[in-house]
Amino acid sequence: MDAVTAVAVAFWTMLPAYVPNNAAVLAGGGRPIDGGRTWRDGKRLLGDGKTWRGTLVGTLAGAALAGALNVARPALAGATGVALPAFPLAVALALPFGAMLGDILASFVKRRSGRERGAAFPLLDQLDFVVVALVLAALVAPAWFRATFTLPVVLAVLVLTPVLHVLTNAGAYLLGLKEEPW
Ligand code: CTP
Ligand code: MG
Ligand code: K
Repeated sequence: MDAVTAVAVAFWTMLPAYVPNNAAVLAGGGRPIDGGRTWRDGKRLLGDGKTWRGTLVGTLAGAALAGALNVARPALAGATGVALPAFPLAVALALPFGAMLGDILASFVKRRSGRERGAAFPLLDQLDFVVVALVLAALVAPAWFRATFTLPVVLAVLVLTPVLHVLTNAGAYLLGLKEEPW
């Protein structure tokens, strides 16, 4: 597989994991998941940046996108000649939910390391959601995972994701949608 194909497959396959965090930024608000509770260090468990509404809307947005990609796939694969994978239902849910879960776990780590809500944590911010999305997808659909995530595609995901994350967050910040540019 050449590099361009690997990047195209990586982008396509990870789209249902990329969209949830951005949807959560738009939909977030309301009751925080931790209900305001603190950990034994006296700091918030997760903080006000992780809400039920953001998590639910983010997960549903990613799952809906996976469904839309399934519909668009035959035409797109035919036109480009790239073997784009379809998303089985379990994967269509695991990728966005895993992305939200990764982001939530990262907030737990950030609070334990003394970082306030919104503080940057380079590399954790850019890769948390992708790692947990991939792990969940591998758990719910091992055969699909092995067929889709060949080594070139995994490498493309690891290079492409931080670049896209930095660009989309900077864009959301410039549009006034996000408090910080990361
Ligand atoms: N958001 C949400 N629920 C989530 C994830 C995000 O409601 N599960 C919303 C919140 O409004 C959040 C915004 O999206 O403030 C930006 O997300 P993110 O940068 O992940 O959160 P931070 O506010 O930076 O908080 P943290 O430091 O805990 O990452
Ligand atoms: Mg943030
Ligand atoms: K985050």
